[in-house]
Parts: sequence; structure tokens; C-alpha cells
Amino acid sequence: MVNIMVKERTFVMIKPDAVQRGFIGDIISRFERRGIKLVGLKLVAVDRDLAEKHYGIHKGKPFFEPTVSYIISSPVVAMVFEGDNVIEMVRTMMGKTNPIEALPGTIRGDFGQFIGRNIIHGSDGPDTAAFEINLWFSDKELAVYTRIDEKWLHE
Ligand code: IDP
Ligand code: MG
Repeated sequence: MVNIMVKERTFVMIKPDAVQRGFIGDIISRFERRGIKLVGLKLVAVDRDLAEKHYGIHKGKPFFEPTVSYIISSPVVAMVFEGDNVIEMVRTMMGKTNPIEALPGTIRGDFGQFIGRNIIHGSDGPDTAAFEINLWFSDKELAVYTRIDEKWLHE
């Protein structure tokens, strides 16, 4: 799906292990220098209810409970990014779910070693993005603005 411009928003979370290990700035900076526009940002001490809703699609799977425990173990950084094809762009920058399979140069491939501590979350499609943005952010928390580099990012 290259070359087709689709204006999207995506939900991204810097997970507790990345916050604890001091990677917040590095991770945000990767998106920033790629020209990806940040429209929402906050540090969240996640409660169990929010974590269970966020991972509700995985309820019943063996990793559901460990993943919920992981996400509530320490604050996370919750963000919304906006731009053409931003969902796929962010997923590509994150790398595969299992950091062992994630290529060097991706966020998981550069910072992670283990699937249960995989550094970052990003929505996997337009429907999950809409659900997750609505779950984590109110409309008032999302900014509408233009970055001065926007006209230099596309033909
Ligand atoms: P994704 O985060 O790349 O979209 P999903 O399959 O949606 O991957 O899984 C959600 C999260 O659940 C993963 O990011 C990871 O934190 C956790 N997870 C998934 N599979 C496993 C597993 O096999 N063991 C431990 N944790 C897992
Ligand atoms: Mg997923």
C-alpha cells in the first residue's frame, strides 16, 4: 500500500520497560525526525481496567494476563500520531512483535530481547486505531496544527 495517501491517526504507547530503561526520548525522537506529527502525548499510570480494555482482543490467550500485568507495572507514555499512512509507517518502525525477529534499526530490534518486554505498542489498523485513541484520549487532548515541514515531506 505504498503511494496511496491515506490521512490516518494511530495510537502508540511506550511500554513500562522502555520508560524504566530510559528510552522515552530516543523513541519519540525517531518519530519526530521521520516527520511524523505528534498530536497527543501524556504519561499514564495505567489501571487494570484500562489495560484489560486495551488488550481485550487478546482475552483468553495465554499471554493476556501477563501482558496486562506488564502494562500496569509502571507508567507508560501514550501518544497519538497523525499523517499519511502513519499506521503502517509506525508498525514498520516498531519491528516484529518478538524483538528476536525484529530487524536492527527497528525500535524493538534495537532495544528489546523478549516478546513479553517488547518496548512499544502501535495500532495495527484503522479500526483498532480508532478504538484505542478513543480509549486513551479525549478529543480535547488531541491538537490540530500544521508542522512547518509538512510541505517538504511529499511531492
Ligand atoms: P503487537 O503488539 O505487535 O500488535 P500482538 O500480537 O497484538 O502484538 O500482542 C500484543 C502484545 O501482547 C505484544 O506486544 C506483547 O506485549 C504481548 N504478547 C504477544 N504475544 C506474546 C507471547 O507469546 N508471549 C508474551 N507476550 C506476548
Ligand atoms: Mg496488536
